[in-house]
Amino acid sequence: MCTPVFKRLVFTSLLLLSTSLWAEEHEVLMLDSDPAEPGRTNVFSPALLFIEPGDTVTFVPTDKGHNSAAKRGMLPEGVERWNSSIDERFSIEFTTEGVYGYLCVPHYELGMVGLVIVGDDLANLAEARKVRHAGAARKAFRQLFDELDAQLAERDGN
Ligand SMILES: [Cu+2]
Repeated sequence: MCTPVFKRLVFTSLLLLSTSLWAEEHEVLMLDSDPAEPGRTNVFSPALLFIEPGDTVTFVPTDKGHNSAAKRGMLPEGVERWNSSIDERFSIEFTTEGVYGYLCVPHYELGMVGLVIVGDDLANLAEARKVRHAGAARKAFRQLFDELDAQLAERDGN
């Protein structure tokens, strides 16, 4: 009864099942002010997020007037940009490993930006880091890359 085709079917369904069981869902809140640092306004929380390929991230419009849009030049090769509507609860599945930079369109120049780090292959890290930014986004991305460097160093050190 265990024909090769049957075996393959069983294997494929187990594979699909395990993928959906292992894939995690994450939330990034879009906020008027940072709960950890109340003086900081217009933030994604967490602004630096580490996930695995196949995981889903939902951008939650906790406060009004924000959106999530991928930043040109800050995506792995071949990945399409996203641009959600203002106040939209927006989910996106990340299947390609790499560094993803994004921003809130109304508050980009005020520094409302974020990074999603997918998996371990960060081949586009150097390129993403080179992208130029306007206003407070420059400092905000620099801080996120510094934090990323620190986390990666810690990961490599252990
Ligand atoms: Cu915003």
